Amino acid sequence: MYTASSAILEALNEGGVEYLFANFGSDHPGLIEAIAQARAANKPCPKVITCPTEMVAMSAAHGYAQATGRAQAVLVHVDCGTQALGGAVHNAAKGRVPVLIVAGTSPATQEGEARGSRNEFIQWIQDVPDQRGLVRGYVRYENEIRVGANAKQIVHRALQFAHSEPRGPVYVTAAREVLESEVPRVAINAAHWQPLAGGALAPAVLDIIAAALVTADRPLIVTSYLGRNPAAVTELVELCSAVGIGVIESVPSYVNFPTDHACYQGVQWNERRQNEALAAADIVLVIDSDVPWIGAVSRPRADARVFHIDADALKQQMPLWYIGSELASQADSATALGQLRAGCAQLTPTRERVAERMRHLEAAHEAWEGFIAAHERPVEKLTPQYLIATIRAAIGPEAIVVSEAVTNFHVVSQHMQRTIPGTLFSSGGGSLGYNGGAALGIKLAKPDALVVAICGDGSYLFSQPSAVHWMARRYRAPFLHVVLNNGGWQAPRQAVASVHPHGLAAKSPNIDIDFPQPPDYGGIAAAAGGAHAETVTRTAEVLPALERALFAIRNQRRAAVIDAHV
Ligand SMILES: Cc1ncc(C[n+]2csc(CCOP(=O)(O)OP(=O)(O)O)c2C)c(N)n1
Ligand SMILES: [Mg+2]
Repeated sequence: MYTASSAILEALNEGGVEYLFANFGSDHPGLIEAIAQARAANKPCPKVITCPTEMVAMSAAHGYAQATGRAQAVLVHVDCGTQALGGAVHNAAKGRVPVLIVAGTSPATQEGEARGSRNEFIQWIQDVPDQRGLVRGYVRYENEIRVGANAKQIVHRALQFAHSEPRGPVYVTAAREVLESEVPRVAINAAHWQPLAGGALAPAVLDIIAAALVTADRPLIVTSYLGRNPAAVTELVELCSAVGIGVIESVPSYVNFPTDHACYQGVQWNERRQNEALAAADIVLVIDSDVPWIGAVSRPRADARVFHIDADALKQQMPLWYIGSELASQADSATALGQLRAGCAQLTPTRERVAERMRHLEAAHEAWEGFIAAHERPVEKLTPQYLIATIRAAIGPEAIVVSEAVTNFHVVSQHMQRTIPGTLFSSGGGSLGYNGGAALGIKLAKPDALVVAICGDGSYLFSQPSAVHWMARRYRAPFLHVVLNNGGWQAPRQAVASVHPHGLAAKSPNIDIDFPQPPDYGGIAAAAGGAHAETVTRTAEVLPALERALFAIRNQRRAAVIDAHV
């Protein structure tokens, strides 16, 4: 029997989908049967990862795609499974991360007209007017497979959208009868369904930006997600070293530049002060950034010339967006940086000018490193800075860090000091709960890597740790989960203080954001997946706890949770 479901599986194989992160329901008998048949016949079939909750499934696919660049499939149940994907769809959309979501719909017939016709009461309840509308504002492409005959073409088209810039999630549905329908086999040449090639700078734009960079006194590049393509990082290092350009990261969701390079001028987040490098720059080139600065507190000086190169230069998902750039270009950053390097070389910046800029950058870089080191020194109370520095030393430069640290986001970015592209990820979105699923997905993508998720205590609970740690044991994907336990949600407290600094709430000890009687964070993971659990409250406890946790991961293949009271 060869059904539309068999065709969908075949298309996933052809499209390079390795994993199906699945949460099954009554809409999926066709797919479950097709998977069973593929296995029995020893045919290639994506590996199924049973996901107890959809948010974790989607976050795992998100992490997998960040680590590899490739979309995986997430299979969910009709309208309610789609809704349960929740904020993870927002995260993939905002982070421009490719994921293929497949959902069934309630059967379209009720009198046994076709195989798969309604035979359970819930199928009337789950029939909704606009299931695709649930995610329409967040996906690059959505469609219903209405007849099984072209199911493969629709899957390939969806994957092509997901992988073409600006990348993002895509959503495909099919009714149960369609998934059950027998169809003719369609031969597909996967090479004809490749993502679109990224754009390059138009010659006139290239000339203007190259000339500006070469003649500037203090040129600066601001970036947030250029490092999703490691080749772009290499290009950026070469351009900056050759011309003498500083780099700052703004709320980075990837490793964009080696933090030990002299051109690296630090990272900014929500600090409520002017960034010095930004204030000093006469040319600012923003490359792949959603929020290069927050104008109300920190911005380029008034006479600075601003240029913008981005995979999504129009910021199509953001109703309000502008940065005052005199030129904006939609281009692939690696390609554009290669063009700029060649363009700047032709303009031959004088040796003295480059040397003067490099001296300035080196001095500022050294000051930045001093600032970081000063904050890492141990004091009696356990600080997040000391904790992150100790983790950094224990895990080494190649470990892959997932950060969802919220009010300690900048602490992780600053003190992890990553130097290798692909060793730090955050979601790129704003819906908390990505951390645990993302760590799992990355561990599946890079089974030999040490994966470390660092999250707030609130974000730990958002990430559904019972599902995450059950999966970590079930699929032998152990990782280190570090909870920055600051007694609840600090972010809303900081928000209140910034808007109502003299209000009653700012002075009140109880504004309903604390977690008195906190749960046993490590105990949740231990109960769900046999994880090793540690609690640390003092500086001296950190290193021994880390060593025991890493032993559990490496030698017992158990995940480990460190509940760190910071
Ligand atoms: C899904 C979701 N719900 C609510 C919020 C709003 N929110 C932003 S930060 C935050 C608190 C996070 O707490 P925690 O992870 O402990 O970090 P902390 O603020 O304490 O650093 C909340 C509730 C959000 N961003 N996403
Ligand atoms: Mg917290």
